[in-house]
Amino acid sequence: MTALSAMAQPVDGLEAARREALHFINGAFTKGQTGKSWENRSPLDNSVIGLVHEGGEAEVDAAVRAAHDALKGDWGRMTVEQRTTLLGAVADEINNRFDEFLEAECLDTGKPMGLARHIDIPRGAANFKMFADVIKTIPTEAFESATPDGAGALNYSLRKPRGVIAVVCPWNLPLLLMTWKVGPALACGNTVVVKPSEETPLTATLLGEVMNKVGVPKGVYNVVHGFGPESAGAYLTGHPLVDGVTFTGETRTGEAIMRAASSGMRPVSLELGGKNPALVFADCDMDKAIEGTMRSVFANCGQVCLGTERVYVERPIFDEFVARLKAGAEALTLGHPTDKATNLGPLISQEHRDKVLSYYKLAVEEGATVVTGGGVPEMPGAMADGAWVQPTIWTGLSDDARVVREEIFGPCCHIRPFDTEEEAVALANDTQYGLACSVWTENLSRAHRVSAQMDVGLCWVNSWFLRDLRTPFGGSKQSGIGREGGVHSLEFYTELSNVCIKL
Ligand code: NAD
Ligand code: 6OD
Repeated sequence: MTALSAMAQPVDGLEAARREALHFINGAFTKGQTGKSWENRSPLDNSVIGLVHEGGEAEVDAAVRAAHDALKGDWGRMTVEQRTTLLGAVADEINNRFDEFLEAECLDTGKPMGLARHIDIPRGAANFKMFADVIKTIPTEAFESATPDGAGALNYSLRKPRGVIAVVCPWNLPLLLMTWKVGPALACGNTVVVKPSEETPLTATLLGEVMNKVGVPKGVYNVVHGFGPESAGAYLTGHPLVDGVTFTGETRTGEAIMRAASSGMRPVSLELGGKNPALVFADCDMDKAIEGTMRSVFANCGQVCLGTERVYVERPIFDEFVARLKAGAEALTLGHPTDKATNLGPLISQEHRDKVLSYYKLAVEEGATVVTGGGVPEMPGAMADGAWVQPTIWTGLSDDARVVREEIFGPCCHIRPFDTEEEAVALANDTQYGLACSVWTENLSRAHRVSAQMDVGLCWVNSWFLRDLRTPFGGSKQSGIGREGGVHSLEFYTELSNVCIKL
């Protein structure tokens, strides 16, 4: 028995996880042995939710070794049918415990329950089901080759699991983005060690209970809590027994992770930051464009990597668009997640609020006209201490203003007029990022023409965040490396191996 497993203790449900979030290593919950922990604080009012144990080198090593050993155990011997049946059971159990996952996600993030009920938790379950279906149906290739003796050769390829996958996650859609990687990784037969964001430890912890309940073998799914540098994140991405690193988060962190993974030639899949544009043409359906842009700018308090921070509007409809978006922003209801009227929560933390507010200040210094917002709202009672900011719209900034060029990750956007389609495309593409964009037009030819010119991984026309999980997802330029989704996830989570049989 290792020092870690000796400290293992039962955990039962959200209440226990909330009080004390433990690591989940080799099928058991443990405090680990660093003796270090931090306070998980609510973004709603800065109150303490509970403690989170911080993992160090020993915890990461135990988790990675458990994952490594599990590849050779029952998990590694399972048929695809057995494996995918288990993943279906994981999805079902998330749905059975839907309210607990929902409460956990809203505790950590403060996001409106209505949002998490429709997006975060259902997608957490769907990510297991969808990739289980993909792996059951995906064929591999075969080639017959001619040989000088006339007998020929037959080549066929096999998809093998890559091995131990390190999954490093952000805080904005914690369960959704974690399972978006754990789902395909497990469907392909890998094992995982997850490092959740330090801001959002709860749903990854609860998922450990789900894995045990449905009988996923120990060591297949592991969680180590901690921070990035000199903590669990860095130890995990640098561990020599990790065979691949999949990461979602900031571009600068992605660079550090790439450096860590380069030692030992481990592949990376990186889903990074964005400064996404929306192009609104005068021939759009204005109601749809306003409704979609309201969501793309303000959903999840602007903390969505795909969210819009730059809006370009064709001049004849510019004033009307700005006025209607302003009215929409001012009609948003900030409040408690459980309040049905709430459609805007707080930012994730005081630290992130400081960052967003520094951009609100900078916008004014850079010469913006503040159309609405720009400050801190008055919140009632204890919520006055939360990480709240006002939904904010600016106009009048120059194209090289930092507020127009840097990712803010808050409920805010800059709106600028344009005169021609060429100008709009050039403005949209004038960024180091290339994650997503939205194009609003009722002209079909324009829709195709403009979409094809956008330097992004995902281009929505007359919609935003409309997801089909079979499609490729990822960013170009500094928004990422690789594509995940449907069969594209297999590129990262499996190793293709060719068998050549001389006949
Ligand atoms: P972050 O990069 O600060 O942190 C992400 C994770 O990386 C956390 O778990 C953190 O502890 C860990 N980490 C930090 N430094 C590390 C290091 N040196 N080594 C290993 N791990 C390390 O990102 P965040 O603030 O949690 O999330 C917001 C960012 O994520 C935004 O930039 C957003 O655009 C991006 N994001 C991108 C996508 C996408 O799909 N492209 C999705 C969601 C969020
Ligand atoms: O929908 C998805 O699969 C996905 N990865 C969304 C990312 C959202 C970023 O915040």
